[in-house]
Amino acid sequence: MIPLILYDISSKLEGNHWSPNPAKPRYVLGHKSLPFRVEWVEYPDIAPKMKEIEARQNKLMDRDMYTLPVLSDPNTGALVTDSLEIAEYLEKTYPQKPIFPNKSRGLIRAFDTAVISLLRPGVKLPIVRTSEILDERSAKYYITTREATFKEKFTEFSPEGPKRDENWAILERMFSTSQEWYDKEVGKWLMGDVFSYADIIIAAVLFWFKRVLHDDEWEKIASWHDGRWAKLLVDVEKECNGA
Ligand SMILES: N[C@@H](CCC(=O)N[C@@H](CS)C(=O)NCC(=O)O)C(=O)O
Repeated sequence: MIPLILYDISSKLEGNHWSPNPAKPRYVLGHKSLPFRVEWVEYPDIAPKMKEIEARQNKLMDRDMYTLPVLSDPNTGALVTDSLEIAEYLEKTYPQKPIFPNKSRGLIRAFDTAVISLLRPGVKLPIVRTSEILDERSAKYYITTREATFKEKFTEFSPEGPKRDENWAILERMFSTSQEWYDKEVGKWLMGDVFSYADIIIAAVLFWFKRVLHDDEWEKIASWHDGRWAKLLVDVEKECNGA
């Protein structure tokens, strides 16, 4: 089998990976034991590179734009944009070790939307921290585009004080809600004993936080709810063969 190619966003971090949406297909590939290699792209190069390989654009906040992850599968000729589309493509093409068990594709799509809407109001501190781990050219692009998206100066995103405190409160609420969902079944996964893409969605957020937040900030999240989030990330990474 020819290794698949996953397009991911580069950083200055050791090991490079940091971005939550590309982390999702990486986990799926690992879970299904599919061979793959990563093609690293800097932020300002995403659009030209994706145009060059003829990837399709994505819809982001009602705007057509080139986004990562994109997956190229030389075994079938498929070129897929969007983490959830990639997950569905991989499930259909490589059905071993399912990630949408019990016909859960629709429900997990709804879960993805629910997680994004809980997370979106709390992303400003993680965004500030992300700008610190990108190379200079990517950081400049990232800051300018995020200021335009949120219509706010970057220095106002999460200054220490009430705004930062409110950001933490939003994140804690998101994980409290997730805890209620997880506690409905016995077992370490959202579906009890059955691992699914829903766990990958939560793990990808945790992965982003762990990689970009300062140590004391990640420790704070890791300590919430008796350390269950740090443990969930470890469990998912194990289930995905360390991908
Ligand atoms: N719904 C998409 C969202 C992907 C997305 O937002 N990607 C961001 C990075 S995490 C991106 O590529 N942004 C391009 C840009 O800001 O120019 C997915 O799940 O793949």
